[in-house]
Amino acid sequence: MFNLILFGPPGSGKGTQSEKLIEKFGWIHLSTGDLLRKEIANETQLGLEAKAFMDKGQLVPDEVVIGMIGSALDANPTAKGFLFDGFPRTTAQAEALDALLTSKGSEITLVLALEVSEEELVARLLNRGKTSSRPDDRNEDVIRKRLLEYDQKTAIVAHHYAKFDKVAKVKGEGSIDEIFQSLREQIEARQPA
Ligand code: B4P
Repeated sequence: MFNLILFGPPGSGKGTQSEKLIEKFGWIHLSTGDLLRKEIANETQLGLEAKAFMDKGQLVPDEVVIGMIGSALDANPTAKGFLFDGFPRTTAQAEALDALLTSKGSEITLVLALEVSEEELVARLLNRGKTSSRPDDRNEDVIRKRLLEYDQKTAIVAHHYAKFDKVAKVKGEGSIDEIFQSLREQIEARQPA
């Protein structure tokens, strides 16, 4: 089983690259952002609670996203691999993910960390805000709050996996196809095509 974490700040291209990676490698795509937005669209209790955090650019509480990921893993017992997109975002989430995978006799194979400058991130998200229905992309203050949350709570997650020599950095600026090629090379170095 190949379990990949696509890591990086908001706007670094995780969602964009995930679509291409899933098509190429056939893994199950688990995006906590997408799962949360689905809950909001369905107006569930969980969605209403999550929306209050997301609209302010804050992380949703750990227990909510850990529960969602646990259910998604259980729902896909025959998967040949998972691509985790936007998860884990805190050390507590990383430890919970490790425990969930261990209980299934598996583990994280690789963490690919996309690196993009802050000004490029802000520009990309404001640009997406012009066309998407995402309220968290429309306001520069909310975008900067998301980047601050990343620096304060999420960046450290890479250190957790670096201890196990599982992190590779990838330049996240350039064309979408160039970045995909770099990600693919890292994956194939660990799993021959
Ligand atoms: P997410 O849905 O995870 O979204 P994101 O990090 O903001 O964006 P992503 O990184 O996927 O965007 P992409 O680069 O693809 O999170 C939203 C919110 O949900 C969080 O703020 C939080 O509140 C909550 N949440 C989610 N997971 C959570 C968790 N585990 N714990 C707690 N809270 C959680 O795309 C950005 C833009 O860049 C696009 O318009 C794209 O077209 C463009 N782009 C991509 N690649 C490009 C390139 N190479 N060049 C130019 N533009 C590019």
